[in-house]
Amino acid sequence: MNVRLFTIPASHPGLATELMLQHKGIAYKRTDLLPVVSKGVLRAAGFPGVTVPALKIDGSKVQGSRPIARELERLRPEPPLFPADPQQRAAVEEAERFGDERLQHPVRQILWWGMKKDRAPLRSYSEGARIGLPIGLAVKTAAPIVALSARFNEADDEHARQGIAELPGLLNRVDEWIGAGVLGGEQLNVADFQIATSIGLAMTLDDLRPAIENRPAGALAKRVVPNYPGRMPAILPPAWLAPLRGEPAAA
Ligand SMILES: N[C@@H](CCC(=O)N[C@@H](CS)C(=O)NCC(=O)O)C(=O)O
Repeated sequence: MNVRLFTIPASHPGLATELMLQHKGIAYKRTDLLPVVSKGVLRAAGFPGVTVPALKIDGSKVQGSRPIARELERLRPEPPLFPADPQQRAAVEEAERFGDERLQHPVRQILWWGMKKDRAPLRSYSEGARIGLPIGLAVKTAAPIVALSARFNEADDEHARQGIAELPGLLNRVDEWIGAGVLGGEQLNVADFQIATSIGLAMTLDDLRPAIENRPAGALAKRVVPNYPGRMPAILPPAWLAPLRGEPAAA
């Protein structure tokens, strides 16, 4: 099998896809792309959409962490990503969809909000990536990329605050799934990879980590993705973090 993964350094669905490939024991090559630039590269490579993860497998193209998971399962059923029991599978797919549609984006918006304030942490998020130019240079010249990424992802004050306010409820949901055995079982499943990577990325922010690391969701992320690249020192306005302390969001 000839497999190439197109991703962006520290992309959480990109990392989820890498973990799925590794779970299946499928060898792959990785192309690391700069955000924004990635859109043109993906189009030039013949993908219909403009987001990572995108995968070329023996010439065919699959894009999006959920379609990719299904294609990997089809191509190499063992070890499985999805439970065989239909009821368990439905529960895992519900958690997976939540990870993709509800959890990924607020984490992405909070991170880009932080990058807008301080680009220096970008270097740590690019650790181990090969983006075709020295990381130091990429970081120095990243202002337009950060500004555009923040704009594309609506990483403005309103959405960052809203994302933080939503986080406790999202984490509760993850903890419940762990308690019910849908996530965090002996054998990791597709939803573990989908969700733990978003939690892992959230934990790279010093502002968010204390509210996550000591709960089941944090333990799952540490198990699934113990060395998530990147670290963002505290940067969010303390008043915005009130919901993480169990206090009402400040007006
Ligand atoms: N929900 C999609 C997420 C795709 C997505 O938004 N990926 C981001 C990276 S995490 C992206 O490609 N952004 C384009 C950019 O930053 O230019 C999936 O799981 O595949």
